[in-house]
Amino acid sequence: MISQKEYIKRRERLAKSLQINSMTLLLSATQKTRSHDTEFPYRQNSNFYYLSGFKEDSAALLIVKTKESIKEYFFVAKKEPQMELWTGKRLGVEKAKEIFSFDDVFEFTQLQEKIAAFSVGIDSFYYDFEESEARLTSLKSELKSVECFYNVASIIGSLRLVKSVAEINIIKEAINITKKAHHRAMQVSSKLTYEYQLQAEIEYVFKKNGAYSDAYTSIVACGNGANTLHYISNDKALEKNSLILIDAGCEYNYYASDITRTIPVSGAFSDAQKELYELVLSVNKAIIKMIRPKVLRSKLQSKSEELLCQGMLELGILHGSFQELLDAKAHKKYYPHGIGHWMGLDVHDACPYKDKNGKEIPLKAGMVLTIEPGIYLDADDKSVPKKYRGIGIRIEDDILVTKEGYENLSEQIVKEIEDITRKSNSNL
Ligand SMILES: [Mn+2]
Repeated sequence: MISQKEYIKRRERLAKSLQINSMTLLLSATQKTRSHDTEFPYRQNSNFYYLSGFKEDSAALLIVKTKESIKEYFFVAKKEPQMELWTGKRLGVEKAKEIFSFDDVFEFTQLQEKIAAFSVGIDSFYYDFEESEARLTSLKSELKSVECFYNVASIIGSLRLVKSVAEINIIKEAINITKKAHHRAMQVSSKLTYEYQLQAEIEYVFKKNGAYSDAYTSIVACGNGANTLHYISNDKALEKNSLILIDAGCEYNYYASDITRTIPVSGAFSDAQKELYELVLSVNKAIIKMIRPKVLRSKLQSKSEELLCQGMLELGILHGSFQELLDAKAHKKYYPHGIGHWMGLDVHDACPYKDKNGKEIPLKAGMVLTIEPGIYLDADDKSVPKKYRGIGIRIEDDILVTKEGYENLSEQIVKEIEDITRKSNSNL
């Protein structure tokens, strides 16, 4: 649980970096149409949620900063019994006033007139370009005095980079549910026929344990399907002697988890599968060990490339001199993606990787990032030894940077070959 105090603190930190005589507008996410008159389940905009904790649509946060004061105004949907009959109860203005500590709360329909009223003397306007661009057009006539428009998303992104204790605890809960899902997948894979059945087992565990949703569309890719990085069709048969790459994580109380495990359908690895798996696992572990404050992510990237290039050379996947292969980035053909990304309210957390001056932001205690090395060898790639063709492997963990170094938040999700085999042979 994130306390009201913490939300207040977040808004204070945001307000500090805003200019004098500025107005900042954050809007709730809109309902997204799935098809015709059906909608996707509603999910609040992450930046809006980060600052308010409010889950309803048709809401706005307006911060007016002058030399004398910082005022926070909140806008929520009106309580309308006829609408609430269909779409559920609304908090309403009066209750919002009680619960939150905003300077004032208004109905969402009053947003335009309030912006006009508060805009006297305002010359800077901040808003979330991605979420609010379309709706801003209708407000521009109220903002005639404004000279500068800024994207507030990048400022909020910097605030979101370092997680609080409360946030870390929620992420831990998300990973704990995801752990149960991956372990179940290991236990049932040999008994199932199709990838989507395994996906169903995983997402059953998410929902059963109170996870609102998956944090991203689950990837359940058997055999050569794993060589398509964003394989989400999940509609192929599970082939007895293949590996399955499972990249799946739940979202719990708005926070993501992001875990990949690669397991044999049958529970037993072949020799060739073992050789590749051990390489990726050794890189996963070596890079995680490097994590501590002040380390650069780009250093983790280059080290993972070095280790995978060396390993692929030793396994006969690459040929030539190590240094020449590394310089030519020959390994990129089989390891084309990044070593990891920030994780939090979004699975690829919308936080900056570089500071205002374009300098890379080093790791700091409280940051959460994924480490996910992989190797992808296409079935049709004749330059790869035959025994390795059609194998794709990724092993991904979620890591918290601590003062002393790191904490692997997904340590409990098994990844050693013996442990996966043991899990596969254990009963549900
Ligand atoms: Mn990831």
